[in-house]
Amino acid sequence: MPSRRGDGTLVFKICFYGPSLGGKTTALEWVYNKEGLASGDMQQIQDPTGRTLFFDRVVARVSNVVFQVYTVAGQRRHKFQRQTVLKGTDACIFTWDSLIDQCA
Ligand SMILES: Nc1nc2c(ncn2[C@@H]2O[C@H](COP(=O)(O)OP(=O)(O)OP(=O)(O)O)[C@@H](O)[C@H]2O)c(=O)[nH]1
Ligand SMILES: [Mg+2]
Repeated sequence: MPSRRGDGTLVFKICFYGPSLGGKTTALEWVYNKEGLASGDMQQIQDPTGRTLFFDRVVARVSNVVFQVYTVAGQRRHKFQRQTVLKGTDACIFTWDSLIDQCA
């Protein structure tokens, strides 16, 4: 359920979810770079090669609705980090690469 702040702003938590190298971080970077959408900086917790270790996070505001948008870490070994990030999520955007050699 979205939460409502004292000033009436609705807050939704959205997560990009899916396998590693499926394009979750790339998609969130697009949101961040879209003019007039993001407020504040993009937070990224990743390894030196750019693979997400915990999450990425961008806050986007449209009128009086705030979207806290996260990615999860897609590698199998980050299962418990994914469970933590997914807590309280209102909606997931399942993200994967449809190229046949990426569908193993
Ligand atoms: N799958 C996908 N990859 C793209 C696309 N465009 C660029 N890429 C590149 O493919 C790679 C996708 O990596 P990420 O966006 O980091 O993937 P991720 O899902 O965040 O991976 P994890 O952080 O390991 O979970 C990057 O090297 C991107 O630059 C696209 O349209 N689809
Ligand atoms: Mg990532």
